[in-house]
Amino acid sequence: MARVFVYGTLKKGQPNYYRMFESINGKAEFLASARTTQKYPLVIASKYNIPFLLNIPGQGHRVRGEIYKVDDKMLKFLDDFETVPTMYQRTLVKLEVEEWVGETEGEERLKAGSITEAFVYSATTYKPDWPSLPCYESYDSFGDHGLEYVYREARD
Ligand code: PCA
Repeated sequence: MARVFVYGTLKKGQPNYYRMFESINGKAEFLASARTTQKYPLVIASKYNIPFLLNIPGQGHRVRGEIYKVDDKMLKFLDDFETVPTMYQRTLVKLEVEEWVGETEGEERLKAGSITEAFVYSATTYKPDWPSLPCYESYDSFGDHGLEYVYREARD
């Protein structure tokens, strides 16, 4: 089991959320919403409008997302899906827990306000202009920016 912090298309209501709940990919369970303890740029880049967290601490916003508990199969699926290590790298990030799920007990329990760690997918490399793109606190594919995510299956 591992914990993954998702901030982009894997969040609830976003285009790739369903992939975490296709049982063929493994198991995922929502633990809490959270935000990074440090600021990072979260940008929407490339012609497919893909969200990327850039590993430049101190710049941008404290990014909001969701922590999931995933099994090894799902972790492997997500690594493949995010094309680790080509497009994204999977590293640990420090998080402040915002809300937690009441049913979760014992060690799993994440209290609001507590600091925890989880894996995050951040850009492995990025173009020189990406750090100066608009950055977001909370990603929404369908937001005012008009940069709707292009599904992998629809790319040319
Ligand atoms: N999927 C991962 C990284 C960016 C993306 O769209 C996520 O939601 O955290």
